[in-house]
Parts: sequence; C-alpha cells; structure tokens
Amino acid sequence: MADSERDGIRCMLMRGGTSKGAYFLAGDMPADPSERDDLLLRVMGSPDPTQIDGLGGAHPLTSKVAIVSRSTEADVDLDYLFLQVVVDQPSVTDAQTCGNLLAGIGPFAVERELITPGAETTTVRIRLINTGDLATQTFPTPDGIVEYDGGTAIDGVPGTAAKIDIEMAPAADALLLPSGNVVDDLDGHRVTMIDNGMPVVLLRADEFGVAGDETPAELEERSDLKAEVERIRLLAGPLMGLGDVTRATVPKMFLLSAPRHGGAISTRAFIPARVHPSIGVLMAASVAAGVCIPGTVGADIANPTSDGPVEIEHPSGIFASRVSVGRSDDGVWSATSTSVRTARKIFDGVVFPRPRL
Ligand code: NQM
Repeated sequence: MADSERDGIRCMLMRGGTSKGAYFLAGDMPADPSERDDLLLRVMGSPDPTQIDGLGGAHPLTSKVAIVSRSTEADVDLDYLFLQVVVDQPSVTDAQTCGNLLAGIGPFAVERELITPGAETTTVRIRLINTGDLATQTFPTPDGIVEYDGGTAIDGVPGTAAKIDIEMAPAADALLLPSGNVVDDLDGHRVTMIDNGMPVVLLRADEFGVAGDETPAELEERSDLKAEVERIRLLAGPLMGLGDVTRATVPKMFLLSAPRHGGAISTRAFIPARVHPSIGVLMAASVAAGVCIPGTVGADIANPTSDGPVEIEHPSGIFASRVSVGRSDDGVWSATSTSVRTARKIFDGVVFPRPRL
C-alpha cells in the first residue's frame, strides 16, 4: 500500500441526503480497524470541536465516513461500512449505519468503476455491513454517467437534485421490537424501543418537560434534559441488544408530541449528544413504523393517514416516510421502508491526514 501520510488517500466528499461524508474504497484503507480508525480521526480532524485540521464539519452530520467495496455475496453488488467519527472525542464507531450516506453509495461505486452502470438508470443491491440490512437503490445514469442534477427536493437541502430511490429489507435476524414489547417502563419513563433500520427510543416529550416545538439549540442548552435523556438511553441500549452504549451513537432518542403542521407526529431527536436539525432517513423509518403499531409510545397522539407515507414533522420541515408494517400469526411485528433521497459529488481527490498528535 502507498504511504498514506506522504501520498495521501483517494477520497470523494459527497452529500448523501441531509448528511455529508468522506467516501473511500475499502482497498485504500488499512485493513486493521484500529489503524483505520486512527487514520480517519486524523483525516477528519478529530478530536476537536471545530475539526479545524481535517475534513469534518464540526457536527455529527458532517463527520461521517463510508467505506465501499464489491460484495462477495451472491446477488449483492456492494458492501457499505459506515463509520461515525466523533467530533470532539478520539472515537470512531461502527455501532450504527447511516441511511443518508447510503444515498451516495451507488453513485460513488459507478464513479470508482466498482459496478457497470445501466444506460438510463442503475440499480444496485447494497449490504449494510453495520446492521446486515439490504438496500436496493436506483438512480439515473444516462449514457452510463451518474446524473446528479434533477428536480427532486428534500427538506434540509437547498435546491433540487436527481432522485435516488432506496428500498430497505431487514437482516434475517432483525427484530423490529428488540425487547419483544410494544412498551417498556425504564425507571419511571414509558418507552418504545424500535429498530426499522436504526435503533430508536420513542419517548413522550411532555414527560421530559418539553413542548415539542423547541429549536435544537434550545434543547441543547438544557443540561438537565440532556442528562435525563442520556440516562434512559444507557438503560435502553442493553435491552435493545446493543450492549453498553456509553460510547455508541445509538440508540437515537426521540421526544414525540402531537403534530402541529398537518403531519402525523412531531419529533425532536437526540442523536445522542446533539439534537438533529431535521431527522435521519432510517430514524424516520423507525419512528414511522413505531407510530403505526397500536399501543406504542406516540401511537395515541399520532395522526397517520391510512395510506400513503407517514409525515414526520421535525425542526426543519416534514419527512414523508414510507413504511409497511405487519404482524405475523404468532404476533411478531416486522417492517420495511422505502425512501427518496438525493446525493451530490462535491469533491474528488486525495486527502492528507494530519500528523499524529
Ligand atoms: O437515520 C444521523 C443522518 C443520521 C442517520 C445520525 C441517518 C439515518 O441524519 O438514516 O442517516 O447518524 O445521527 O444522517
């Protein structure tokens, strides 16, 4: 392998949905996970609240990495490993995936010639290494070249871009309700723990002294609130099969209130140290599935339409999440989701990691 300190590492910076991240070929990364993580901290400029000496944008949504390779599995085209580079801690975690960076995986794979594009559109099957879920993604490739321009708008991104359709199928051993219950009691709080692609905990905003229309900045100022939400998160982690989540970025914590803008439910999400300025795509799929199941936290205040997407209100607009929720004869709930995203190639080149501190 080339000397990454001296020669740099091939890297593409992309917006995927409402997030932004550095995309790499797996073959360009050290095989050893601790060497890889050390390199990524130095590429992104962590730990440092400003990430001034790296590519990171000083927020969890702009401190993300996607590592992509051809899959060796039959009927799967690509493997996608997501890594969250923590902004102000020397920590890189694979405990979650990201449905937003997922939007850029197919386009990146065409750009790097990992897959052969179709003449009009390209459809790829992507294994999400973090969760085992499978995504099928379709995007425009006229004349075999990725088309980023288009007429599709998503809340949280200015302007419009080409539409990327994503269908999610859960891993064979995935559990929609990991504790087996629709509702649990966690030390005095009623919670629903649900995972339709992203593990989330549904909570009633009013139980936490939150109205539900606060800005992310207003919620982030409340250290008492943050501490209580974090206390419940640490209790939920093991019950969701995630083990000790002290250093993990999941589960995501949702404060739910009645909708205000004609949607199905209003949300504020702790992800978990910051409050999301909108909502992640797989988080939305988990919340949408949750409020469709009778008896969950939030189901009683939600107003989903009987058909069509579940319109989830968030701090910067509405996310229309398309989910299909069902219950087997033996009472086990399961769900799938589809979503529309856009992505854009921002920069393609070689990144130089800062020296070790
Ligand atoms: O839920 C934020 C995002 C996400 C996750 C986070 C995500 C999803 O908005 O699908 O993409 O990781 O906290 O990108």
